[in-house]
Amino acid sequence: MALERTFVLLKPDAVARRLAGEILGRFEAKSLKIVALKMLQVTAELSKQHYAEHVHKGFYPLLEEFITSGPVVAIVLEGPGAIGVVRTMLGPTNGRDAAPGTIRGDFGLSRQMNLVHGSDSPEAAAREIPIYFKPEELLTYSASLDPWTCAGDEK
Ligand code: 3AN
Repeated sequence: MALERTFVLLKPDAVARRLAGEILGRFEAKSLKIVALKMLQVTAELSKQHYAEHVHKGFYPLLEEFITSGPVVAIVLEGPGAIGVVRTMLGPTNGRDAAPGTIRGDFGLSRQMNLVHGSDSPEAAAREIPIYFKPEELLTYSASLDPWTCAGDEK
């Protein structure tokens, strides 16, 4: 399993509901490594970049209104198979369909206010990370717990 980097966005509902630490803690407990993190306010322009595939859809205006409605936390996580691992931890888009144990399943009932965005493919991660972070904001470091993440032949 290749070492991957994935883009995660704690949306305005996660920050407003004081769930940012709880959600970030789940990713850390999973052994994913934080390589970039910042709090920001998404602008209309940034929203259109992030949601380029949805911009022309009927629901886009409400999506932009929501994502620009309050501060968010942008994160890059690294780990073996990180992209799929994060998507599995999030659960399906709509919190009502998400199983208990997933983040959306445990904390939400909404499709729009679904707390967290996670890249859905390597291509999406490669497109989304530079929208939010400059290359120098991605930190490469080794941590003393790294050898306990998984065996060498699993990376
Ligand atoms: P995910 O949040 O699981 O990555 P996406 O990227 O398909 O899901 O959708 C991003 C956001 O767009 C959703 N959280 C939701 O707010 C909105 N959205 C997606 N599909 C629909 C839809 N059919 N009707 C209304 N809003 C939608």
